[in-house]
Amino acid sequence: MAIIGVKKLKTVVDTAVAEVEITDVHTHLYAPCFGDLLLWGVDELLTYHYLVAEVFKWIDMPYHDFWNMSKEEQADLIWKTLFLDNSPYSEACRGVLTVLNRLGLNMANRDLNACRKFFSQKNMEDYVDQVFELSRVKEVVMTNDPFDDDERRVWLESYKADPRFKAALRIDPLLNTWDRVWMKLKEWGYHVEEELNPTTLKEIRRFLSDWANRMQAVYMAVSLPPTFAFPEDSSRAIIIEECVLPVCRELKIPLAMMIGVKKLVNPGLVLAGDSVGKSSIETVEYLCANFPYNKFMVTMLSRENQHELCVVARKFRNLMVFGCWWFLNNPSLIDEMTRMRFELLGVSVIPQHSDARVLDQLIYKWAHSRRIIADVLFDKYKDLMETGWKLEETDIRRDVEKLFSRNFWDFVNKKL
Ligand code: HDL
Ligand code: ZN
Repeated sequence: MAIIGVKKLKTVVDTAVAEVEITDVHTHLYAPCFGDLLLWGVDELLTYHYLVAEVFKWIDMPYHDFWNMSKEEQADLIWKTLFLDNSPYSEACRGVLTVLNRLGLNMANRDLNACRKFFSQKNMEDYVDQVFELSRVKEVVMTNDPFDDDERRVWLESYKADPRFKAALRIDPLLNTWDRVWMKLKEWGYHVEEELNPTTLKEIRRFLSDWANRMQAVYMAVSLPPTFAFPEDSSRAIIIEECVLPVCRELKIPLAMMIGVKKLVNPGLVLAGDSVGKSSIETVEYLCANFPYNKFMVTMLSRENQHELCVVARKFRNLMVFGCWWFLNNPSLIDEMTRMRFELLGVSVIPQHSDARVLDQLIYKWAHSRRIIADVLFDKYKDLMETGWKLEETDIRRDVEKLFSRNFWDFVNKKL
């Protein structure tokens, strides 16, 4: 292939990023066999917890009155408040409109019921195909929680693999509320006590292996508070060291740590009630340094942690930085973080994940992020060309394939 001239650079970069098939390394989506656990359609889009937080900036009704409304009534209220009474330029509002626009719906008349009619004619399986097609996502990684009764039942009774939906074993209850969940493990046939004695630790390892194997989990994941510390005299630290890390090593899968969430600072908002706090980068350093045969995928929720996370990632080959998580998944912060990461880590990063909770969100979360990441890449390649470096299209397509898919799979399969 020919050397690219600077005039053609933008087209080559934009095309490569537009065409790359994405591995979305963290979502809350479910394969079709999970039925109603997979959320989709305009009322689910409008009642996404990001928009619940935003609508309560304007309404004074008691929280429980909102939660007692039907999904459609909640969506009507959100549509009126955030889209009709105010311009919907927040990222979560704009996202809904990007989805509807890409589906070919004309929103000039702002008619929500016309939207509902469009979705009422869809069936879930065909719509899953259409959304993957439109978003050019190849595969997503789910968030799979064996402590969720509805989900566990599907795994045990009716699971049907779909290659587009990979599994991740999510272990927040085990690590963050051991005192409340150890009885469940006992109920499920694991010989555990609340006291973390050798038998209990061995049985927790068996539980983790059983579920990671049942799910064919590509990684284990946990979200952690800003106060997360390791080492620490806590059940969380003991279970991480004695159970999670050994099983991850045995299965050769990463542990994904999502650090910095302050749960339920406003419980009335339920899922929308979580906040953010700056976390300790020393904890990440300690784990990477002291467990060199474990692989850690890390994303941090606080903007203030981003630079130090990039520096630590430069020090440890068993650390992969991923995504612009949650409150960071906004154009201005995606741009800032992606520039920082490309300048400090080059191609060795997973720049984004969608965190989609509603299937249709794949369309907007990736359309918005592709645009921003392509613009940053263009700037970096242009700077590169100014040094006299010659670029071919194959170089750019190789880098883009790594950023949006290969880096993840190479890290999952990496032998330490
Ligand atoms: O813990 C997580 O995986 C977070 O992503 C939460 O699910 C959060 O509610 C969320 O959806 N963020 O985008
Ligand atoms: Zn998530």
